[in-house]
Amino acid sequence: MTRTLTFSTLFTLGTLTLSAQRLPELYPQPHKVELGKKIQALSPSQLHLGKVLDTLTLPQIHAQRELFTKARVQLGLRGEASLRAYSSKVPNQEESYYLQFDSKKTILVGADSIGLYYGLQTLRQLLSEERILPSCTITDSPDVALRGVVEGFYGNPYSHRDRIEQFKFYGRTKLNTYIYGPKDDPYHRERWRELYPSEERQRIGQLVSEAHSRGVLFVWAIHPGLDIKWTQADRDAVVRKCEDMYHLGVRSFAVFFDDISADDESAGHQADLMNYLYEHFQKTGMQVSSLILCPTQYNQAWAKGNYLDILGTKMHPKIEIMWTGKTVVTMIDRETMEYVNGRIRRKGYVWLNYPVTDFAVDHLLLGPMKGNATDLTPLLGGFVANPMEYAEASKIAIFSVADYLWNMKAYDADRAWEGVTKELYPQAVEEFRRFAQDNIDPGANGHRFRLPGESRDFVPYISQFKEAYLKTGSVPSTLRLKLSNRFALMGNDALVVMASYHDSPALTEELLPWLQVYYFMSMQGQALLKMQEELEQGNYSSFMKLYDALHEVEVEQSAIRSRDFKGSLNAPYPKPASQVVAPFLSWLKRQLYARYRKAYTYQVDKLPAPLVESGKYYVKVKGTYLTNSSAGVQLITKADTINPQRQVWLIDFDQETGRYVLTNAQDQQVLTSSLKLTKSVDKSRDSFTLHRNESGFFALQNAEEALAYIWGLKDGKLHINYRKTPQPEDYLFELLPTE
Ligand code: 14T
Repeated sequence: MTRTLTFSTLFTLGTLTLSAQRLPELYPQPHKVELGKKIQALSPSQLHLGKVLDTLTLPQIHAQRELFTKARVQLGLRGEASLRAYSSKVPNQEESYYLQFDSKKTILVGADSIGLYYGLQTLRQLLSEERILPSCTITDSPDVALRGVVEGFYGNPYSHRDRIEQFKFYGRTKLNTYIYGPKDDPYHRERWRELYPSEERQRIGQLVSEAHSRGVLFVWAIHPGLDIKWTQADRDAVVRKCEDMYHLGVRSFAVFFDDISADDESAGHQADLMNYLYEHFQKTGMQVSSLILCPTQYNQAWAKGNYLDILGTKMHPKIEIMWTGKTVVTMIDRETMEYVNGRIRRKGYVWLNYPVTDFAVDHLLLGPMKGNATDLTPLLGGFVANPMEYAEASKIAIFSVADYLWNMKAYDADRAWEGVTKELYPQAVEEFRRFAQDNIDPGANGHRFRLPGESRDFVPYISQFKEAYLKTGSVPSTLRLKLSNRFALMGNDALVVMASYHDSPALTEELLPWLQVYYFMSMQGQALLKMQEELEQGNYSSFMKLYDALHEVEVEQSAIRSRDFKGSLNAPYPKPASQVVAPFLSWLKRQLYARYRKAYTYQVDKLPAPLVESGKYYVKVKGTYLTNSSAGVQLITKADTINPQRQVWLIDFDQETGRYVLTNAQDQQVLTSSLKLTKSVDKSRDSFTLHRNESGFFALQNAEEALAYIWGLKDGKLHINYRKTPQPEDYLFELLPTE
């Protein structure tokens, strides 16, 4: 008895000491943390200060002297007389700080006012919960000098409120740069010569001071590339616009020349304009702190001729040059930075196209940010991320970028993701995390930018289910139940996140269409698994009843839209969980419907049928035959009487992909997405989606994994139309059974 007691007492003391010696997770991760021996419970004045620090702006620091004194915090800038003893402890670098946290007295010294502000952000995290903390000293400084966000996407620009919330968030996460360049602000791009109307001017002025009050440099960008002439008049127009912004407090400018065409000659013109601006600011005594160019050849895949070298040699070395890496949408590696730095003769300023989704507006990118090299510090002039048009949802990635840029070597993508998800939905952490795990990958897109690892905890259930089903035609009920429970949890998660609206109202509103679709997918999953069970047991009428219910869910789901933008390439139908879960649902539907069709006739016409029965067909386009000829696959006017098989195609519905495979009867080769023939078939590419119109004509669409474009006709030849939904004129194909 006595023994046990002693043991458990020791045990308790042991854990107490252990937990007391831990600090809360700090974001971004500080460079150097040393734990002291003393432990302390936070005092009420310390906790109160923690709350105040949550909303503090730079100019307010001074006014809070009293609160600091009460919480026994002495703070100031390096060099101040009373803090001289600590001066040497502050790293000799801009925005650094030294924090010595102790119950008796806390010292905070900033290398400059931003460093001090950042030290307060760290202190805020120490004081954020009622707990016992060890004394500690933190010595900290950023890895990358310019860190932040470029609002540089196509689509709905951020609202005024979004932007103000963003600046608060940047201050908290130690990001110091915001570049204003929304493609669809007319005064940024299309009507760049015109000055902002007075209301807009006022709003921008307000944004500038909000940003600056959080230590965030507001950079205003102009995009004159669509129609600029290299004349004095247009140079003056750029200057006039910048000066107008200068009067609103803007002290930093960028000029974007992306998404236009440019050759070596344009490089000279662009460099001239930039130098002209640079010199103008100097001559007129404007206090401009930085000038940035986004070049036309902004990524390695597009680098041609001497364009980048011309910028490198001609443009004033203080002017920054932006760079998206190896391609337009990609994570950044060391090689591409070494490449560009050599050519532009300065350190490239990264424009990271993540988590932007203007090329995949039906997706949200809520996963951990992985894939950027962690040895880039010496190679970077600056680094900004281009977010989604969903400002709040982008915070997951932005928080991660902030952590990464502050301390690259220590960056841990999962740690950052855990930190920010907890902050966004403190009342529904696990529910939100599971939802976010199902929204990682942008799906098939023109940039071929894919992110693996979605729906990690669905994967084992789904693969076991498929394996059992394909092998034996049936599924053990325990396995079915596990998967069904997982789908039920998914629906619950959607509801709990919706109900946690008050944790993050603006975010919940952004997510709502995705949460709704997510909920319906959960219903579909559960219904389909039940249908599979009924079918296995031969209960065809219960199967059909469930099918009716499922169909109602499908109809409701298909009515859900997310934010739209005129002229957007993609339709705004939210597609959560598109990497693993959605394909599984479609797969299971095809399997079940095909099996039902084989075995039963009861109400069978309700089930969606394949558009084309598998069989042999002539494929005709405006009277010509699709032919496997010696010159490749062609449209030929005449029927081939010598080798008729060359015009015969076996059209087969593929259960796995839900698309059609076209095999030529002459040589058994399969038609590819570039309308060539192949022997080594990969159905994820070499298969087509068919669409049928009311007159029975078909449109032909490439597979999802390739660029899912529609085939059209130009000068009597088949060619790719760069669209993903067929227009009336795309219904060109007739499929005529050969017998
Ligand atoms: F300036 C650049 F660094 C840049 O990335 N420009 C645009 C950017 O505004 C957009 O948000 C981003 C992602 O879509 O990509 C660039 O825009 C493109 C790039 C393309 F390759 C638009 C169409 C493209 F085909």
